[in-house]
This record gives sequence, C-alpha cells and structure tokens, in this order.
Amino acid sequence: MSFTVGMYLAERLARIGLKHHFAVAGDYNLALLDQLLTNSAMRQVYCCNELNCGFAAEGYARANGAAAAVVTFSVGAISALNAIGGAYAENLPVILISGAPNSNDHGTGHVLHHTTGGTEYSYQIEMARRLTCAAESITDAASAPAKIDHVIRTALRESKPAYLEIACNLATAACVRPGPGSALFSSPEPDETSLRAALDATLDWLKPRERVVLLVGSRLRAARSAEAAIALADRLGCAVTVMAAAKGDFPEQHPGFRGVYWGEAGDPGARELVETADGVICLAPVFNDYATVGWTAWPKGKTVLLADPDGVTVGGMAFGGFGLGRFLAELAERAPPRPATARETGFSPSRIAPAAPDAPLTNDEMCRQIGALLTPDTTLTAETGTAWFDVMGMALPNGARLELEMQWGHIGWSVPAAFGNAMGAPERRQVLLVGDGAFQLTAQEVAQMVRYACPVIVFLVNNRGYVIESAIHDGPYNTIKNWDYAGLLDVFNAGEGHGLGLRAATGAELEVAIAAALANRKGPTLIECAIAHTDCARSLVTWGRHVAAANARPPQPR
Ligand code: TPU
Repeated sequence: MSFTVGMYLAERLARIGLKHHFAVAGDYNLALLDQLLTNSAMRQVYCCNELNCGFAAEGYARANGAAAAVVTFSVGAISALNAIGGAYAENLPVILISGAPNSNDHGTGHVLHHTTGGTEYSYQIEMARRLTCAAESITDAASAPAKIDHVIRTALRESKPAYLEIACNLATAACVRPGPGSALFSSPEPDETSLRAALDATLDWLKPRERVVLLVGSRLRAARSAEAAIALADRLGCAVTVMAAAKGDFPEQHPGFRGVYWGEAGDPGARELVETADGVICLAPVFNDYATVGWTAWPKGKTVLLADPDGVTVGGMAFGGFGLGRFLAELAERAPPRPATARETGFSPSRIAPAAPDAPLTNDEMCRQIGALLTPDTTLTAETGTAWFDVMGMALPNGARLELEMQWGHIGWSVPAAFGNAMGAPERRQVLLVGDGAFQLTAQEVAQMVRYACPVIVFLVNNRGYVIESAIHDGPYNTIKNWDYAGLLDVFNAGEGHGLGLRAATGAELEVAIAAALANRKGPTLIECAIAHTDCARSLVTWGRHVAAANARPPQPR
C-alpha cells in the first residue's frame, strides 16, 4: 500500500501521543477520515457537532497533553473555531484539521457547497489565523510533510491550538513517510546570559524582603512548570496562594499552602497575605477582570515579581529567552529561605456541617457530598457559573485535578470537555459539576459518554436559571425553560446504553444517587440536584457585585 498525506498526518499525531482524535464527518473530510483510520495506534471518536468536537479535543488535551479535531469545511470548522478560541485562551495544543475544497477548484471560479457562495476559499484559514499559533493549507503533497510538522511542532512548543486544512483530494495523494526522531518536540536553546541576569536580579530583589508569598497562576501548567514551582516553594518555605483559575495546580496538602487569592471572593486570609507581603512572586498569572474581581485585587508595583512562561519582570527590568521551568528550578537552588509568611499564618479548608438528611437539598450540602467524593485520582471539571464558586471551597487531595475554563468562559464547555477528558484519562474518576443553563448548550454530548461507556458522574445543578448572571445583573433573560434532565439519559440510551439519570431533592437522596453512580461503571450517571434559585455560595454574590461595578463604569471623557 502506498503512503499518503493522510497517513503522514496520522503517524505524526500518533507520534505526539494521541491515542484518539475527535471527528464529525462531512464530504470534505471523508477521504481524510479513511486515511486516519488506517493508523491502528489511534481511535476515531465521534461527536454530535463540531463545537462539541472542539471542546472534546480541548478536554482531551488537558488529560493527554495534546489533541486533534477533524471537521468539514465552513459549516463544521467555523463552529469548531469557537472551541479553538477557547483552547487559545486556555493554552492547550489542539490541532484543528478541516477538510477543504478540491485543489482543482481553488482559483478556477467554481462555486462550491458549504461555502459563502463566492469563488475564493481562503476566508476560513484567515479566520483560523487569528485564533491559532500556526495555520497551513495543504493543496499539494510535496509540501504537506513540512506544513504538518510545522503546525504540530508550533502547537506543542507554544501550548496553543493550530490549524490545518487539507484539500479533499489531497488526503489520498502519495506522500513520503516521516523519519524517526523527535523533530516535533524541538525547542529553541535558552538564552543563558539572559537567564543568569534574571536570576541575579531576582536574588537582589529577594534579599531585603522577608514577607514573601508565592502566587500561582493558570499558565503554570501549560508552561510545564508545576514541579519547579513546588521545588521553589520548598526552598523558600513561604506561604503559597493560588489564583482561582489555578486552583488544583499546586498541591493543597503542601505545608505552605494558604488557599485561593481571589480578592473578597477568595479564602479567608489569602488576600491579606498577598496584599501585605513585601515580595509577591507571581507564577504565570492572568490578571483579567474576573480574576481581579473587577480590578479590585491586582498585585502590582515594586513588591511584585512577574515570572511568565516566556520571561521574568523584576526590579524594573524584563528578561526573556528562557523557559519558566528552568528559571524556577535554578531559583530553587539559589534562593534564600523566606519562611516568615508561612510561620505567621495557617490554613484550614472550610468544613461544611452535614445537613439533616430529609431537609430540602442545599448548595452547601451538595458541595459537601461532592467534596467527599474527591480522591487523588479524581478529575473534577467545573463549568462556568456557580460551579466555579462551589469548587473553590472544596479541599482537593494531592493528585486530584480541577479543570476550569475561566479565561474563555464558554458555558456548555464542560460537558464535551469532560467527555474528552474521560477518553484521555479513563483510569481517573471523572466528576462534572454543571449548571442547568450551561448544560442546555451542549447536553447532547452526554450521548457520546453513553456510546463510549464513559463512567462520568455528572452533577447537574437545577437551580432554575442563570444564577451567576443574576448575581452580576438580573433581568428576565436569566430565566430558562426547565427540562427533565434526568429523563434525558433514557433518551440517550435509546434502549442500548448504560447511562443512568437520577434526581436528588434531599441530602439523603443525593447520597443514594452517588452510591448508584459509583456502582455504574458502564456509562455516565447524571444526578439532577434540585437547588433553590436563590441558593449559591456567598462568594459569588460578593464577586458578582464587583464585576457588575466594573462592567458599569461609564465611558471616560476623552
Ligand atoms: O449555576 P448557574 O445558574 O450560575 O449556572 P447556569 O445555569 O449554567 O447558568 C450560566 C449562566 C451564564 C451565562 C448565560 N453564565 N455566563 N453566561 C454568559 C454566556 C453566554 N454564552 C456563552 C457561550 N457563554 C457565556 N458565558
């Protein structure tokens, strides 16, 4: 059998560790899908629509390090681009691969289906360029290997999504085979002079400071620097706080751990620690409006050292050209101990007292029971909405992972993302916490959890509407049509699956439902939790007030 462009792509995707790729079929990608199927190292996994396909790949990349989604031209790819924007915001290397018009139709004046009706087809790659770190169009076999390698290598190096479109007649075109070696993983040599200068400047900055705090941000994981951050925390012996979007990215049983820094919405004491420290070492933070609680909690100025994935700013100077992991590892060898902040303070995770078993289910009781489910091998995915605030109060055992999408914040992300994560990490306990409003966007992907027998435990918070939006700005647009959420599982099983739909309106019912979910290993279990519309974490209300104030700032006079 001769080797083809599609086979080349498959071999390269398998080479970077993909055991699955996600797909929705369409006539521009059918021949490509056939070619990908010839590679026995990778399984093709199907999604209900392309938005979900993109998010499933995003979730898979969280579990597996990288992912691929294969879709058809325009009608498919433009839906998937929303999820690719999410992967960009969340720093995940997802390769979006779109089938494209036959190479003989480019520049010939032919009008094709699934296009905007003109005769020029570059609009899709132009859109993709704004949302990816590399984008290539394959219309000849000779340049395909270089383009494929460029796209994959850049995505891995930058931890960002990339885009590839392949003319539908090119997937089966004859192509050279990839050679051995690790060309896809190469990265530039660090600038040693700059690194030395950054380390010296950091040590000078640290010298007079006693009350030092580490603040862990959400890009630490993508920068593959979590271990180096722990080594630095061990060396300094100081207090460590995490930003909300980075909860779970630093072990909560570490002796220095002092909770979530999220302004007035964070853990008690964390704000005071960060804002009274004389040295705050910020590790790969993202200070957006949500993270800073409407710009009210934003460490800045001379007391702050910014250690970003691609450089360090300290003492009025910026240093670049080296990776964060290397910088932190070397700093961990040379930094002086700074234990004052850890000695002065303590941290005890909030404890929720059990509710009366037959009392109507409250948000607190639901959180207490979900918190008790978390094991070191749990991956907890929390949707945009009140779920963010719910999981902030849960103590994570070391090893447990928390998946959040706080930068992109697309409601509905979590259902396909948890599906993708479950495909990438089937050995972990997969738990999903999602609101009713968010669920309505992407609910059909639960059907794929049934199809692929993923035992995800879905806690569906039926609080009858958009509670997070009500906290920011209330109005009639925050109410939604109620659904029979638990009943959907029968619809998705259609007589041939093992999904389980349950309802809990009291603590006792929730306990019984969780026991049934743990016993159901052959498919998802969705537990619809009936919670009053006004019942949510207090931190959400505080946070919502500040975000609303930031949104409502009048235009500045020019
Ligand atoms: O628990 P709760 O009620 O906060 O969660 P639920 O029911 O999932 O409601 C979420 C409400 C929400 C909206 C409508 N949160 N953010 N938004 C705005 C929004 C709209 N469309 C997309 C795709 N993403 C968004 N974040």
